[in-house]
Amino acid sequence: MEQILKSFIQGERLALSRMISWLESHPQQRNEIFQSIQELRDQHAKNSKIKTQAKPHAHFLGITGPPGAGKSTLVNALIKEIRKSDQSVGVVAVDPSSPISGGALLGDRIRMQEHASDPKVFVRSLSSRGHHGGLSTHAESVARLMEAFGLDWVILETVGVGQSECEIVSLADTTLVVLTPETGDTVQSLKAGLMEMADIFVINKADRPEAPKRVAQIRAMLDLGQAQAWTPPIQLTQANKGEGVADLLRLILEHQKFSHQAKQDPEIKLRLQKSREQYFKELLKEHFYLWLEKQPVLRALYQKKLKKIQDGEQTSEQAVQEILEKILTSFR
Ligand SMILES: Nc1nc2c(ncn2[C@@H]2O[C@H](COP(=O)(O)OP(=O)(O)OP(=O)(O)O)[C@@H](O)[C@H]2O)c(=O)[nH]1
Ligand SMILES: [Mg+2]
Repeated sequence: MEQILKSFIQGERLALSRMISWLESHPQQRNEIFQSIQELRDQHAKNSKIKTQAKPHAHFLGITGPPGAGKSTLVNALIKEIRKSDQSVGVVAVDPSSPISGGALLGDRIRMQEHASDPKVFVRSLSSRGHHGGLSTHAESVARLMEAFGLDWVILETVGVGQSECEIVSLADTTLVVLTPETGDTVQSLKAGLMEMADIFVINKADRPEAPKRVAQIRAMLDLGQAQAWTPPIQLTQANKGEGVADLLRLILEHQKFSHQAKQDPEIKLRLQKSREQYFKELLKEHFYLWLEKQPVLRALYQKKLKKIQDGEQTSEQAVQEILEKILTSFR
């Protein structure tokens, strides 16, 4: 580990990969690892004559939207745009819906393939396989590792279909909600609460004839809402051709500047507090579960209950109650 850590702060990509895999199987060592990185970096900064950045800071960009909206294609186009200024980019593509890493992730890899040989681009796909409901915490760890590694941008891509992506996206400084001109998109996204997460709306597949109609629809929806310090702009893109992507990057930078200045704004502060709260709760849930797994008695009880639930002999609610009872009796 010491050697990997050393290579990590020296910027070796292989060390970043190794650290990500390590954290995947040892989530409970997360804090220690981040602390070691920081200590080693401080030490390094002290000993070296060249001034190094004391604590790296990345732009966190969240990208979400319905399946097939063109998120990965857009990420690919954004990487290209960001690379024009020689900044480095990390991508965490998360697929919370598929328990087995499916075609979507393979698709992500293919779509971002053109950057595969670029040493300043690092793509990692995560599926929910092998995680105990801790996918979003793992995604957070990977994103933070990429930041600690010194990447200038960290992009998180996730399908907007449920609750989990809210947690993932809440890490981001700026969140893009990607929609397409197709009907159905908006209705579905409204239901998922996606619309409230947007700092910027992207209407991708602008080559489709219904694009202007969709822009008007979103604008009307925004007009209905309360006046905000930041009104989410709407950007049309054609991700597969790179069209509108330079403008989009400008909007992203504008939003980041705005949020930096607006940190004192009560509305924004409240939003930030909420997303931190959400993340804290998620972390607590996950660590509680990890703790439970390490208690032999509880672990046995859990397995017994799981079998019953699987066989339809007991409801999850009953089982949770019984496990909680068991924990509580040990405190009495
Ligand atoms: N016509 C058109 N097609 C596009 C555009 N952008 C992306 N596509 C296509 O849309 C399809 C889906 O693109 P992806 O980038 O995989 O979409 P995604 O949102 O990442 O999909 P998931 O990760 O599965 O949710 C691909 O076939 C793309 O080539 C566009 O601007 N216009
Ligand atoms: Mg994708």
